[in-house]
Amino acid sequence: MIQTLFGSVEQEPTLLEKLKSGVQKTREGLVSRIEEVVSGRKVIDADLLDELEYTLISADIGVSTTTEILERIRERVDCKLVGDSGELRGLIREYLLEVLQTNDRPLAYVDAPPAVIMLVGVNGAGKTTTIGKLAAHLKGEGRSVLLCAADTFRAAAIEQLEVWGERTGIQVIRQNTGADPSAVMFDALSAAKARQVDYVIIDTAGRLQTKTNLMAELEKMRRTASRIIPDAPHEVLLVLDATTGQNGLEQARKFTESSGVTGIVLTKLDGTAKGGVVVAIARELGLPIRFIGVGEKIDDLLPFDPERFIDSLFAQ
Ligand SMILES: Nc1nc2c(ncn2[C@@H]2O[C@H](COP(=O)(O)OP(=O)(O)O)[C@@H](O)[C@H]2O)c(=O)[nH]1
Ligand SMILES: [Mg+2]
Repeated sequence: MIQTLFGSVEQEPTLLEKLKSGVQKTREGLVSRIEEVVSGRKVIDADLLDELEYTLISADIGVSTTTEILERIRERVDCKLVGDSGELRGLIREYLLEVLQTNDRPLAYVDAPPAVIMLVGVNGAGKTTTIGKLAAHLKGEGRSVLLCAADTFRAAAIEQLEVWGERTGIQVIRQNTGADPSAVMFDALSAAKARQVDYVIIDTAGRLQTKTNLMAELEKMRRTASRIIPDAPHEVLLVLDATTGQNGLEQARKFTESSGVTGIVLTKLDGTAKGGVVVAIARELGLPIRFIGVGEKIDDLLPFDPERFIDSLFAQ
């Protein structure tokens, strides 16, 4: 049932428009720059390749991906498979899509409700906002949803989730500030199981009040979840702020090492030209991108589809 988290973008022209405007800045920072570099230069020489390398790295697609793209271009130039620089745009596009597709995979299969989705990531990444958007969407599809306020670090965090709960008409299971996150989750999962709710979405802290290590706490939460519902959490989504670009990767590695992350939500794509980081993330972490955030409003969350994403980025 979790496979139907969102419909496909193809079926909804408004989603496609949203995607296009969401990647507008990245298109300017990446694709338009590539076009500038190659335009009016027929010959592919060392200078052109250097400029291309610089452009790709500046757009945050990552050093390893950039190196591989350039190797591929050089190989094809050497074998005379590439006639002129006009073909380079297509080659880069092809390679970026390949990286995203290689790391794509279907959502977890959940045979009996509730499907448990946990969101993790540092403070300010956009976890709570993403939960609100996701919950609204699921409810709109006629699914029952329960939210769990396991970010107990600040009172404001719980209240923020409650605001989303009110806005969407979805119940939020909470305890007081400072409560044990695993205990709040225990309550939420027990309630969801008893009521046969379709989805439980768990908000978590980016930082803890106690001296307990955050990663150890998240690990404990996962163990607790699986004791109540076997296989839960079905999806652990790491929320990353796209505006931090490459700097977010190191932090992402920490989470993926200890939190059993199954997918990425990349937020704030609307505000950055560093959207190319999506490629670096997929490649370096070997994880699929599940959703992208393109604004602060309730319907500003889009399902991620490699082909649609690349199409929108390279659209003429
Ligand atoms: N522009 C933009 N802002 C976002 C997006 N997602 C979240 N935000 C904003 O980022 C800030 C932090 O979000 P929040 O959900 O509180 O992050 P959390 O600490 O991880 O729970 C808020 O002001 C959100 O409105 C997005 O996709 N685009
Ligand atoms: Mg939050």
